[in-house]
Amino acid sequence: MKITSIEAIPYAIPYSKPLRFASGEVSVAEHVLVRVRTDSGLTGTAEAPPRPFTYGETQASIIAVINTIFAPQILGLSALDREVIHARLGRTIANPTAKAAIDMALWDIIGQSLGVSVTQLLGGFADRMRVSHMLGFTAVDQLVAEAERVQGTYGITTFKVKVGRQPYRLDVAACRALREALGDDVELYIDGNRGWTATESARALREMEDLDLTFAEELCPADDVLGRKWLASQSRIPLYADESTARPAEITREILGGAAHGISVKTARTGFTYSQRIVYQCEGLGVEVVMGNQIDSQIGSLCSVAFGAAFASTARRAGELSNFLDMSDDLLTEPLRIEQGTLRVRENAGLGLEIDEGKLQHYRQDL
Ligand code: MUC
Ligand code: MG
Repeated sequence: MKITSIEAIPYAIPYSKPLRFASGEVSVAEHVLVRVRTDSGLTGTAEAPPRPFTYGETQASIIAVINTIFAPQILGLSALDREVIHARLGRTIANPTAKAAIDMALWDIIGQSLGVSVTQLLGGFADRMRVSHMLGFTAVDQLVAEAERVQGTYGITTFKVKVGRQPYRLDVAACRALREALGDDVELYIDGNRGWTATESARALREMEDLDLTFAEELCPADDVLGRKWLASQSRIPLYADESTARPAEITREILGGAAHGISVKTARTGFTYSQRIVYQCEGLGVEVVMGNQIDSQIGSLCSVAFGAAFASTARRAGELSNFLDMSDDLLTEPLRIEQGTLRVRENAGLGLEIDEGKLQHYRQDL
């Protein structure tokens, strides 16, 4: 299973509705499809979503780092040489989604070669996950209408609400309206994408104490080291770290530093290899996790559910798996379907990702 080529294909598919949040906005999915080919005839597929406001990567930088640095370093190695491959990728700092896409494509190849799904290979805990839906910034009446539509159409009962605006009371009012409209049985949590200071976060959390929020993610920047620790020491709502913990060492820093209580795991940035290490690290520390979303397409969402369903700790809570619903189209031959609030893994060998070549021809940007 020697790696013979790595393709990095840019494509662009517009969102039918942009997602807005404190650190940015996404209106077109300008992603990079990654295909790793081997001399055994097996091809692994995954993708990298550029998020410059989170990791500094762009579509052009992902393609450049794969073509000029990563591919030359790993061509000729076996898809099974994972530690060697990661040691070589690790010589280059950052570039998390480019590395993660290569990693997930390798697991796809290994699963195919063994005739088992990646979920079975990783742990095989469940065949589906409950889905959590992400609600971006919009007027309160539209926010409530979207949550009700998503609940009615897909049976989703867990919502992550984007917060982090100025003044923070805008977000408090939005969360209050959602709780009043959706009732007590719906699960709500918030994500600030570093939009508030620690003191704004503390005031906002105090004003939302009666809303039964499950947790609050990345409210203020991790570089506000003492502020974040101060916030975590007094918050009655557990604080989760997302973009501040893209590497195992950052998890150690945030958790042992007393600045976070839980971790968002995203396969788009840590692939399967490092996401697995992170899940074990969190289990060892007694720290809860949630499967997060990098505003993934159906390809990324399938990777995420394949991983999240594999472990008891990741499958326990609803995973963020529905951002693709806001895309105007996608690249899979067989679209993902969320039914009764859940998304199933594909039982095919590997990831079960079959790309519609006609759609890829249509949306790819390099021809
Ligand atoms: C999230 O959980 O933060 C928004 C920015 C990003 O990097 O990911 C999304 C969702
Ligand atoms: Mg987040």
